[in-house]
Amino acid sequence: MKEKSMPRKSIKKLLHDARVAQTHWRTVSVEERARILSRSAETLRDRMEEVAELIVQENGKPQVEAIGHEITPAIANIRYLCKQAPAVFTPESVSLAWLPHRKARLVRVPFGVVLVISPWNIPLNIPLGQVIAALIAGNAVILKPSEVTPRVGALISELLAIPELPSGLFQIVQGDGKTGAQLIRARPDRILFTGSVATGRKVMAAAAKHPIPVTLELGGIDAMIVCEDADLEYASSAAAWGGTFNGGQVCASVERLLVHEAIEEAFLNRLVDKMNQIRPSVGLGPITFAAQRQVYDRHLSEARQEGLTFRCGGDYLDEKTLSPTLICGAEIERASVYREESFGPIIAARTFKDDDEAIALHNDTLFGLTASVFSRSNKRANKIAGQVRAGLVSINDIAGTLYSQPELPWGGVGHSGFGRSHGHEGLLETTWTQVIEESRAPNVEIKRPWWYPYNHQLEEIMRLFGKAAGESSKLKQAGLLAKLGRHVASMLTQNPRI
Ligand code: TXE
Repeated sequence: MKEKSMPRKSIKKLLHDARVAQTHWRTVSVEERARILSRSAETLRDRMEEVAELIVQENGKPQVEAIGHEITPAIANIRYLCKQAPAVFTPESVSLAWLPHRKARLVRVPFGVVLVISPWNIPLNIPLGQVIAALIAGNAVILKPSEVTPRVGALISELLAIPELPSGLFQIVQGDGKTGAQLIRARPDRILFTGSVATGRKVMAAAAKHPIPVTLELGGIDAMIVCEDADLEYASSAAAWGGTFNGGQVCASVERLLVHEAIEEAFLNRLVDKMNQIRPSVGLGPITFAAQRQVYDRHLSEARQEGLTFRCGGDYLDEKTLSPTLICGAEIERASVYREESFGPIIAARTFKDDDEAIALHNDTLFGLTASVFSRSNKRANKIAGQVRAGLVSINDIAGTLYSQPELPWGGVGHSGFGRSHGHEGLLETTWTQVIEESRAPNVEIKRPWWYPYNHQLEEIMRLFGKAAGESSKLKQAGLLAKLGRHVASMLTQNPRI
């Protein structure tokens, strides 16, 4: 499909209108901004059936996921953000240890115009959470939804058709990567990107030219670790769902399975039995984006060439449905199906002999988005969780579920990206921090001892400062400060500041 671009003039006007709207919007109190924006949650609640139908139509996912993984978490997230924003954006007072006569406050300032670029796999919940957080923070927002799901993207405009929102504050620009690139060249003040690593690199490279700060929510080859003491019935159901929900087209789906060698057959047999039951009739979603099949075909054919074992699946049930696939085998960790993101209902499994090996295997990747650890020993699971390199780790649950918990900052490390959405961190993500510092006694200012002229006395005062700062005994520190005070008093008398 030939990439289309937008006329330059209209992009320029878009940014201009956004900036004009934001100049007013940032003066509106955060309480008022939250009150206004919470209306979008009410609209989404009231239009749930129609929105679910649109998501099913355009993305293909089952109704349960359209409502349960998109609409419901989006409503909860908007209400959470609106409730938390006033406290998160209240300026934070800071006392200054070495300038007790002064005080400071930290003010969270909106960047200005935030560009949100979003993917097709969770076309409502992903962009909506970032858009609302940026707006509550006092920004204007331009959203470029995925060209694969433009109608769900456009729906967000309707959710935000709120009379109190200044015209131009929120705008949608439909288009593909070329339009996305154009929007970056138009110099927004902040970019929130969600998508593949390859595109994330392009976005970051384009932003670097200005430079514009970016948040990158990228892919993952998330692992599930199953210890020999895990509840195998429970954990195998978790893996069967965790590896295939949303048709496996989720950055946080279980792509790698690390199973303790002592339970390999017992666990994998249960898992195979369950994966063989997972079909569209029980909720398996279709392939949303046909191009993803090329990735599946490459991973599956390479796995066959390398003699890996297909414990189940590996074939298409129909044009749009890949059967849930479990692949094992010696040295699978060298195979593309294990090292790269399939972004489908494919799990690559291998065994480990002890927790250290499980952790080493988990961390042997450049990605680090989510991980799940299954063990009946909470202590053991926590010890493993604390050593795996992943933005979110669930113990005895599938970490992908955490995307629906508005309190938790979502994001990864390494090739899974940086920055966070959701939670307090997601709110702060589209602001920069300004320090404002002032005297506790306004209009009673004396020239500072450390100003000119410099002399030996001032040198001695600086030395005493350093010794006092490094002194852990309070008594000795008080003695040093008293001596410092005498030096300052005598210096100010003998050598008044310029
Ligand atoms: O991504 P793409 P997709 C990841 C998931 C998978 C990918 C699938 O792991 O890797 O997203 O989504 C626009 N300049 N996550 O196929 O192709 C493009 O038009 C500017 C991780 O959509 O990267 C689309 O709107 N923009 C995530 C968007 O980028 C450009 C959760 C994404 O497209 C562009 C969900 C360019 N040069 C999916 N080229 C997480 N970590 O939470 C394309 N685009």
